[in-house]
Amino acid sequence: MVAQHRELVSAIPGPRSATLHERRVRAVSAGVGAGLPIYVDEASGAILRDVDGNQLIDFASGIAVTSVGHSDPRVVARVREQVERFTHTCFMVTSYEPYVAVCEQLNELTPGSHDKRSALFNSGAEAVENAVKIARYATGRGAVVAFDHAYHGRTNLTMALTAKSMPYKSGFGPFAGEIYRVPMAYPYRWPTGPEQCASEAFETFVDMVHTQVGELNTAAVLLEPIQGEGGFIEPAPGFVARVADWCREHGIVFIADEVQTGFCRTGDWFASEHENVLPDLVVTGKAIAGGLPLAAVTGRAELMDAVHTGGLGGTYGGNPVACAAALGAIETMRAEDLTGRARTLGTVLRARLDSMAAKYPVIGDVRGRGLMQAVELVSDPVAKTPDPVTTAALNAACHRNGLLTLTCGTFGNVVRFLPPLVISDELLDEGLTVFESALAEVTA
Ligand code: PLZ
Repeated sequence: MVAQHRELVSAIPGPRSATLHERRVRAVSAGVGAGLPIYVDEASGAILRDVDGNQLIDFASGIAVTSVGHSDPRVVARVREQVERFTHTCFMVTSYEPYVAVCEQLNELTPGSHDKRSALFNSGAEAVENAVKIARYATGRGAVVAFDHAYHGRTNLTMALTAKSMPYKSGFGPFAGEIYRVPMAYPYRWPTGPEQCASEAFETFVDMVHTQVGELNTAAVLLEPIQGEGGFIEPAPGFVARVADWCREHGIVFIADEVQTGFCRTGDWFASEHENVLPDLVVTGKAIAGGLPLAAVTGRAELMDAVHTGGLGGTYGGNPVACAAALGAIETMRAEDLTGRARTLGTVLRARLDSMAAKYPVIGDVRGRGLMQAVELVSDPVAKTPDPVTTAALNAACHRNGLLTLTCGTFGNVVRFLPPLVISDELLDEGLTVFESALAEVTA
């Protein structure tokens, strides 16, 4: 167990991390990035301890994965127990109970009380691909509509679905076909202002799908209910619900990519619940298994069961150790009311960010829900010119002071806050104080 406090005993990164980093550079592909080149030795709750003994407050959760905290006791106990029993059979070869139990949990927890089925995969990208396969199979149609600023993964099909070129797509084409992109209802940057955003974006969406794709050719519309990597963009209120309703009218499968938003992060089990949206398919991953690799597609039984037997699968999908971890993580989310915790702490976080925004004009927008919030930085608050330089400097200043933050955004000008949902009030407060000092430092 790592004590829940921040402590710096060397520079960040320290000498041991620097030595490991030299080894990394010689051994690991340069294509794999490193947000902060410290090397983690142990982690508990909301604190990471590196190999030099520095203890950092974690505002990243391994990109929204360790929502139940690092080394959550229920996750650890279930994993330990499962690993001693057996580690693999391949669910398509011989079955085991934890896979079924995870699917039961998913069917119960995802929005809507209709009859559902689930299938398990290894990564968010793989699950997104499978959701598209299911939608195409069930509808007999080919086209998929995705949004500006979308992020859905790095495999070939999901690169095509992801909007941003650098670093995700540049040089890696050609990409999969039959993907069509439409504008997102992005209130802060909507040309005619936030009030018009939902209705104008919806009209543009309908018009573009109608004229450029054709409703009858469209298998699915794929959307993140709060966009993640693209900049924590909360679609203008009403937009997602209208898109979902319109899909239903036209027999188009509405897929919610809840890989980043799911499992209590936004203050609901799933972000779609906020506007009572009932997706036909929900894609989950990340926080589902407290850090072990697991992802899923959950949806209407008639869609999920449409595919021929043997049409979905993979060697490792729904690995028993990952499923055991998921059952532990879900148990913790229920037992510790992590939706409630995300709401309570989200209110605290928003108040602090709003007060910083009032003081520092570099903060152009504060947005998000629960413990999925962010600030968008601009060099000119009127022109809203993205400021990726200050963003990078701010992120680096946080890191130097023992706070692990992450940036995101199509323009690289967003700092996002993704602490474990079990973070204490005190650590959240301390992390935000570190963040505000860093903000003062880089804007001085
Ligand atoms: N859908 C909404 O956020 C993963 C990507 C990090 P995988 N986001 C973090 C990076 O730079 O690779 C993500 C997501 C949404 C799908 C995915 C893909 O999930 O588990 O990374 O494949």
